[in-house]
Amino acid sequence: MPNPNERTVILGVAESDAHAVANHLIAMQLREHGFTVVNLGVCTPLADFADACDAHPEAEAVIVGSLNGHARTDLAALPELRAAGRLRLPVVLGGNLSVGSHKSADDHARLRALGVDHLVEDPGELPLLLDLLLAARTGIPLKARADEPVG
Ligand code: B12
Repeated sequence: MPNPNERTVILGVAESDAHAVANHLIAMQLREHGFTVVNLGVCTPLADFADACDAHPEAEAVIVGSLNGHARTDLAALPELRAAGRLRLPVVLGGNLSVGSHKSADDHARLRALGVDHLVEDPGELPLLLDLLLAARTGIPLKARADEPVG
């Protein structure tokens, strides 16, 4: 069970993707919100995210960025990993998720079909999403978590 007062997330950029700036900004932002961020950085194979989940059983989500438009290819192994019982944490994906400036609902549907749990555009929404996920997992209401020490 995660400790609501000590919160860890796993962050990284998808395997084929070398765009580093948003990754660093998101890591900083989450740390400012009190999260411990295990930042795997750019060009991270999905198997490395799975390894990080194993190494950090206290982590509450895996947050993946993708800017170069190849998210679907980079996340193609997600169903296989999940079938093997790995990468069970919620997977949150954000960035520029397909090639070209026009994004269709199909792009998102295909990513969801792979098992991506949450598609987020604005990194500023991550803390609230993580709070909601934790509340759903622990049953502890958000306000109570903020006010009460954990026994
Ligand atoms: C800098 C840059 C590079 C640098 C990266 C250097 C580095 N170490 O980071 C270099 C030159 C290496 C590069 C290479 C390439 N790039 Co480039 N790059 C850019 C550029 C100019 C800026 C990216 C950036 O840092 N922005 C600043 C950050 C803060 O903003 P951001 O990345 O847009 O992220 C925002 C959101 O997307 C979101 N977000 C991002 N990640 C995440 C993650 C989560 C979880 C969430 C919730 C939100 C989120 O939040 C951020 C703030 O709002 C953009 C164009 C642009 N002006 O945006 C192209 C761009 C991202 N690159 C692009 C491309 C195509 C490439 C290359 C394929 C080019 C090529 N043919 O070689 C390669 C791919 C390399 C690779 N293996 O990934 C395209 C992607 C197009 C697409 N998806 O359809 C873009 C959009 C340019 C374009 N208009 O065509 N690139």
